[in-house]
Amino acid sequence: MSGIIERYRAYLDLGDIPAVTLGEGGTPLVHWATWGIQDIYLKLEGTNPTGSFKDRGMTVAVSVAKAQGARGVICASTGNTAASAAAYAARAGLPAFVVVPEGRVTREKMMQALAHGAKTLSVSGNFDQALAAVRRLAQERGDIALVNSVNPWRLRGQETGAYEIVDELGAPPAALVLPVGNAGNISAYFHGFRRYGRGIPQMFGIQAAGAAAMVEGRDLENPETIATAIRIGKPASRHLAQEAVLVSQGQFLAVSDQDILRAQQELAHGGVFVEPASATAYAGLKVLRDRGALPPGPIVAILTGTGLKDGQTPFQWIDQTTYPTSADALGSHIERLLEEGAARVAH
Ligand code: AN7
Repeated sequence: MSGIIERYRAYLDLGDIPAVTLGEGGTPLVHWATWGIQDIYLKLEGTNPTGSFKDRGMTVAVSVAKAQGARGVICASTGNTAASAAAYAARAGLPAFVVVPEGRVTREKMMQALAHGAKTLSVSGNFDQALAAVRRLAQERGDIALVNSVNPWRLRGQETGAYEIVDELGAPPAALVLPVGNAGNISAYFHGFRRYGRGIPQMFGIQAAGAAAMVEGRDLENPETIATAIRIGKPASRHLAQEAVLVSQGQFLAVSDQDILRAQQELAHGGVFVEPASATAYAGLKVLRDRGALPPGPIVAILTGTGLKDGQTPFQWIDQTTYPTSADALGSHIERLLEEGAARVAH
């Protein structure tokens, strides 16, 4: 079956409303490594239709908006929600309005929203201010559906990531590691495992050090990080996320931008290309391992968005060396590179 609504309709309380779908979900769970007593799996959410995990929630939120007769959808976004809202609104034949922090959303995400025909408004503040404005407006108007993760249907849809992991592993993993920005996804996974009724993994929420509102236990006025997707200072789902970590005996953890870049590089050199926000989870996973903080058993890291979402940041670590050659010299050049081991990427 194609799309999470058809696969998990019974868990979503959607009745028989028609699905606005692009075939989201069913993402790969890749066995990445064995670290002693831990088997590490990566869930590649960047393989969703618009390149991020947001599509799981968006198919549900837009289906409900359409069924309820909304005149359009609106969101504030650091980029991925905007791209997803734009695509699903286009599929539904509804106008989309996306509000982004000026100059802080990657070109690729802006391009996606615009390509799908969304009306894109940029505000001079940060994401938190954009979200506050959009919430006010949606409330005042009533005829345009707010599709940020404060919309409970978004979180319901994102729960399906947890269902898939249990279906595939046959049981919940021992721990789940994921990046945290607005804190919707970690909350959704927690409730997803709970609703599926097979147990709850220890939940570890990883943040960028310059935007670590959960770790610090307070809102931040000026969050800063290279991982623009999670450059968020006032997590809207703070309380839900706190409960998830507390009840599951996990923790929140901050990693530096340097660690995020190194994690992105390490994943890429193993064949997995994700955007910086997603690499944040892997950076955190490594810190947890080094501290001996991981439980034994399978561990799943949620890699939330594809590397193609950000065409700039990787140039901070990519080796751009190219080797001038000619058709005649090609054979000997390749031979020399093989001998030097230069064709093998560093781990
Ligand atoms: C790749 O698109 O908030 O903790 O407006 O794009 O549920 O917010 C994106 C967040 C992680 C954090 N990874 O998830 C937006 C937006 C990626 C993201 C997160 C985001 P939440």
